[in-house]
Amino acid sequence: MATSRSVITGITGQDGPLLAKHLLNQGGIVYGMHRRTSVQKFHNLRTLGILDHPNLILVEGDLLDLSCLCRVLHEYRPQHVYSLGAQSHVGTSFKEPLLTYQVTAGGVFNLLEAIRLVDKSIKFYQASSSEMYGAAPAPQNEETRFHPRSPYAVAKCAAFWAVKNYRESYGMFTSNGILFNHESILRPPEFVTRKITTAVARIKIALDKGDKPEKLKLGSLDAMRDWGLADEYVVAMEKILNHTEPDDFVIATGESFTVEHFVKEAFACVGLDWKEWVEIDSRFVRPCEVPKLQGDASKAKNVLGWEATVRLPELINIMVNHDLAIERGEAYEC
Ligand code: NAP
Ligand code: F7E
Repeated sequence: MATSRSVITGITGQDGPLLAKHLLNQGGIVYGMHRRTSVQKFHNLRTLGILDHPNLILVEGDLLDLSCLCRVLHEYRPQHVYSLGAQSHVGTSFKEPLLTYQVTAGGVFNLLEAIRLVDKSIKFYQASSSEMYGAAPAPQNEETRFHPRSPYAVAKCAAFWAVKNYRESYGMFTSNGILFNHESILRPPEFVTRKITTAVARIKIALDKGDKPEKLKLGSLDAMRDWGLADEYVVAMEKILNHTEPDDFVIATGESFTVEHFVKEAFACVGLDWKEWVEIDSRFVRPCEVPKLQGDASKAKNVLGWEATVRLPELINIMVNHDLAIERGEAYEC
């Protein structure tokens, strides 16, 4: 098989480095697009040990600049583009709705246009989201009607339809992966799972030292999410892009739990009672909540042969143990 050449936008995020590692392990060449101003810079690439990989080429660029996207495609001639770059925080999208829309929807139009102008044979993967389902009843699959509940979700719906529109209008190979929540040791602490596991580690180690730790402050604990391990989900992305036809796929575990359940189990991992350590803080409550996400990924299983294997207890263990190791100085946040 010829060496694959892939552009990944969002290389400084959670999924970008995991996908890059997966593609590099297969012998591919990865062009990772990043912004000069990125606050995260390359610490996730460093944590995965691929920052200095000879086949990882870091390319400066911004999704808001069509000319720059055309330049990247023209210069590097990729066969695949993975569109992972976005303003991906739902809470932030209520505070910065227009910027979220410009990047998360406009950035996808820019990428699609760049491909149409430079080389229509490039295959395109879009990071669509279960947030598009919003208030739609669970379980959700590819046939479920979207009911977005945040500016982020509205932007993701626009991008989703743009991807389908370029497929239908220009015959381009453009696919959507509709991914439900997926987490890992690379997840930034602004997202609830990592916020919880870093707090569990901080509180446990402080108590062991005889210190008096601050409590964890959270918003609503009632929402239900279908949480999987991101390391497995990037494999699905690659399968979607290498499928014979462009198509749309739900990627999920099929199980859904409340935020409260996640908190309880994470504190239980270190022998603590969550009720003593969690406070509700209205600053983290959103103007509109998505009550229950639970994906039905049977199409991905039947067509792509992809299935999630890591369930919530294992995911919580991986994240809590990593954060305990960081807190003890045995592992490092690079
Ligand atoms: P993430 O950690 O928030 O990463 C987002 C990436 O987008 C960062 O690298 C960020 O770069 C980049 N970005 C933001 N604005 C940009 C701009 N104007 N130009 C170029 N790059 C820009 O997100 P993730 O969790 O890895 O998720 C990857 C994708 O999947 C996102 O599109 C997200 O919306 C979607 N998704 C995620 C999940 C999930 O559970 N993780 C589920 C469904 C869909 P900077 O470092 O420069 O900010
Ligand atoms: O919130 C509740 C919050 O921010 C999960 C993104 O990757 O997945 C992610 O979006 C739940 C929500 O993820 C806090 O209200 C309570 O009900 O971890 P989250 P998300 O909003 O589900 C989807 C699929 C994406 O596409 C997105 O890009 O937890 N919650 N208290 C809190 N959430 C946060 N962040 N912080 C809290 O203090």
